[in-house]
Amino acid sequence: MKFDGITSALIIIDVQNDFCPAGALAVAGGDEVVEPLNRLADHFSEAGGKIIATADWHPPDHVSFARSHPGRKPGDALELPAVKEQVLWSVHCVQGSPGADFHAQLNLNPVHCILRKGFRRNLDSYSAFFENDRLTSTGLDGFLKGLGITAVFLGGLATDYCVRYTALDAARLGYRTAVLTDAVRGVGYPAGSVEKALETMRNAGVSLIHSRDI
Ligand code: VGL
Ligand code: ZN
Repeated sequence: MKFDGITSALIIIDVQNDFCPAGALAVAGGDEVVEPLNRLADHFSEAGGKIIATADWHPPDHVSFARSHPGRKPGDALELPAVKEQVLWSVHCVQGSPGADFHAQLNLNPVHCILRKGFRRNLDSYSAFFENDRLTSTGLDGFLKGLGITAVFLGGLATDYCVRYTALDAARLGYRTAVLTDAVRGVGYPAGSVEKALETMRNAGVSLIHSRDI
């Protein structure tokens, strides 16, 4: 997928301590996305592109936490009125906690916009565009369209959740969409979810590319 300066945006998804090794919801190799993303952010910045970083940002009693539901454990699924299936997670990315901080080596200097999501107690948000009720907008589509962005390049965590949902929404909203395969890592729960996510994204027209091909 062609990268052309000012109409392209790099979206860095949830590169936060809790998704990195030793974090509360550790993704294997999660910290390995930092180096390619820093390189890409400089590249986009020099070319006049836009750079957005998202952060998972939950209240301490968030609906996606298993501990908010007595008798449930991480990995269980829950039916919610507005959300078909909500996976329950260990407590992660609590607002203001060290686990919610961006990875210390992630270079935020070239980032134009930091977008927080999942801050409503009763609603989770995997996608950077719409929360898990699929209706509540984060405002990102308006931000990007307002800047004339037509192509988005995605990296970060996790391939099978926030990257996947963001990529599918981006493609549906009409952006040319690419996932940077060397700059993402997945949770891998349930088993096979990373492979399934890659296949679903590919079938939706999302390009899977290596960052060196930009
Ligand atoms: C994420 C699970 C729960 C993600 C966020 O960033 O992919 N996954 N919250
Ligand atoms: Zn979360």
